[in-house]
Amino acid sequence: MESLNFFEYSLVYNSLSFTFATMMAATLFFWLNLGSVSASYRPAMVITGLVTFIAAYHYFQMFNSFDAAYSVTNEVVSTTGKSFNVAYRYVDWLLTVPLLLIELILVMKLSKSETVRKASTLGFAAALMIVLGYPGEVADDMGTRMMWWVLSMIPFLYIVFSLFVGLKSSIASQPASAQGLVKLACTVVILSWSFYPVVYLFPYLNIEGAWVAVEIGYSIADIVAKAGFGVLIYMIARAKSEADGYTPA
Ligand code: RET
Repeated sequence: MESLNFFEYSLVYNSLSFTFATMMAATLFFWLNLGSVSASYRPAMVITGLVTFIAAYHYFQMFNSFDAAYSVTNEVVSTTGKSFNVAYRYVDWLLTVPLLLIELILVMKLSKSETVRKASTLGFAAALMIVLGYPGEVADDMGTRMMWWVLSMIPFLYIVFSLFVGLKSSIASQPASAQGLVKLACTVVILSWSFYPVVYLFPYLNIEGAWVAVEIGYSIADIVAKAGFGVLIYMIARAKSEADGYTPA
């Protein structure tokens, strides 16, 4: 287990707790607002809420695992012998990344066959990216970490490229009121997703507390990619519902 000073311990403890609260609040927001979008956009909103719900569960588990791994007396942090389980993050991504991709594909409004084709190829690539990233995340030596990073980057680049091309070309077919938002969603996806492989490389900086920076970096990326992105999906769904003549009850 990593040894932490009190400041580092507090940063991780508070960021896990904060992210858990954000994910819970986001879930309630998305599900309680279902009535403010028309029926055709409700599946996307239900999925958005599922993503943050699954994340809330995993953050709760990570928080408990972190809490059990360290004990604090008079601001002195010691390890308890129990390990902090990093696997929760990867299991969370394994479930939520394909759901986020489906959400995006639903927003693009492609033909049925194209939707199924895109959802399955991108879903497979996402699973491969996560599975290839995990061995490096838990490896102790930097060479092994780099090797899995390179392998995981192959499906990652494929996904980001497909999304970019797909989202960009769907912009023209959106109602005028939603075009700016779809463009913004496109930028948020590319930027927030690109943050993950960068955070993974933090240990190479060889600075004290790199492990803490990784935990906090992933939490920030998760808030932007799940809750922040979800709010954009909600705004797109509202704009498109209004363009379709829907008025909330
Ligand atoms: C890993 C390993 C190193 C290389 C790459 C990675 C990419 C992770 C990504 C995760 C995205 C997660 C999201 C979660 C939100 O629900 C696995 C860190 C490329 C892109 C969007």
